[in-house]
Amino acid sequence: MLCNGAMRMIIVFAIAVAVLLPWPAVAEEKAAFDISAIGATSSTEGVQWHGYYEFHYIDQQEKNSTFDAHKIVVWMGVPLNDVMFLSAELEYEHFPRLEEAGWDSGAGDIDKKTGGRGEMKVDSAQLSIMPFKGFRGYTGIFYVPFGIEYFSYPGNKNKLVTRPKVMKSGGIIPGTWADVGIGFNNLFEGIGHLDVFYLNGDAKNGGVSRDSSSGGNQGKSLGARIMLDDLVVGLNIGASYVSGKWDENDMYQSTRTGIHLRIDSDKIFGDDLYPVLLGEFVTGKDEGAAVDTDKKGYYVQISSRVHPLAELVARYGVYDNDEKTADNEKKETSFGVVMHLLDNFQLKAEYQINNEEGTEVDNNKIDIELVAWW
Ligand SMILES: [Ca+2]
Ligand SMILES: [Ca+2]
Ligand SMILES: [Ca+2]
Repeated sequence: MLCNGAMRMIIVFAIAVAVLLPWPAVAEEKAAFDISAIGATSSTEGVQWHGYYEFHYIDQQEKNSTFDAHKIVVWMGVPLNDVMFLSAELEYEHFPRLEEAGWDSGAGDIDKKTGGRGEMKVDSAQLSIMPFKGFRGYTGIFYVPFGIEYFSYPGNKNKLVTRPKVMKSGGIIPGTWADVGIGFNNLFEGIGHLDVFYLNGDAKNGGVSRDSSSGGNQGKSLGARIMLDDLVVGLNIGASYVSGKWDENDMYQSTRTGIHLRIDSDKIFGDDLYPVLLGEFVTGKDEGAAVDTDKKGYYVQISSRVHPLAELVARYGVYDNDEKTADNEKKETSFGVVMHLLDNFQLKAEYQINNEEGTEVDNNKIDIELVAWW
């Protein structure tokens, strides 16, 4: 049953908090710090320190229900001089760490521990140079500017607990793809932003940990993204492209193309009730010796602030990481609520229905998450 004691306790706790809080004091919510907004930072602000925290409860069919210290992300930004800025983002995920080596249960066999395997990652560490207004050059580790989902992936920006699988774990593009390389972003005023970048990694393998002088390959990926996000306030429409060799011998090309649309109609009409629409479509090809693998997927999301304290959200996604293989398309449907309880604190809940073509499994789930940020 997908609604056990622990979940009921969390819901009761949330309702109790909701009833006891002094609502008018929190109705005017401060805008959350945007860790992707590096270009907006000026050297007069000094060293900055931000981050967010996600504590997660997961109850999925056919799996143990579990609390997860999902992550703590800390972000540091340092202005070096009038035109240069250094920033880094460190992520601690799924701690406490348990050793992977296993342990002897006494029966002579080694049992493998599967829970709580912690991870530390540097998702971003980049030097930015902003020699003139509207332009930022960057080097280092950065989220690959492909699509717009990673802008809203931090817990306090994502309106659901989970992320759309087409952008994360669905085998279409690498999930939260950070890579090493160089690039620039330019704002064309009244039109939008252009990114052009050049990376070690590729869209089939991801990047940072694989491509080095002794691993991956020496091929680089070239990419670009156009966001027409300065035409009308509240509208962002655009396209992304990235392509490079993915194999050890630099023979086979991996390519992804995406289009995105985001409409913040609440901003356009000046009323929180108007919905925010978000959608992305990604298609791609990984060449191979015998056959090429074609991939395709999309998601659409709608959300509305129906009450100063509550936002309702629905998302639908479809993805197929091998179009030549029949009966392996997957669909996901999520419904959620974001409770804006206090400054810098949210409670989110989501119910997700997962449908697998061909091999349907019981894997619907409930996710509840506490999010805090500073
Ligand atoms: Ca490479
Ligand atoms: Ca297929
Ligand atoms: Ca299913």
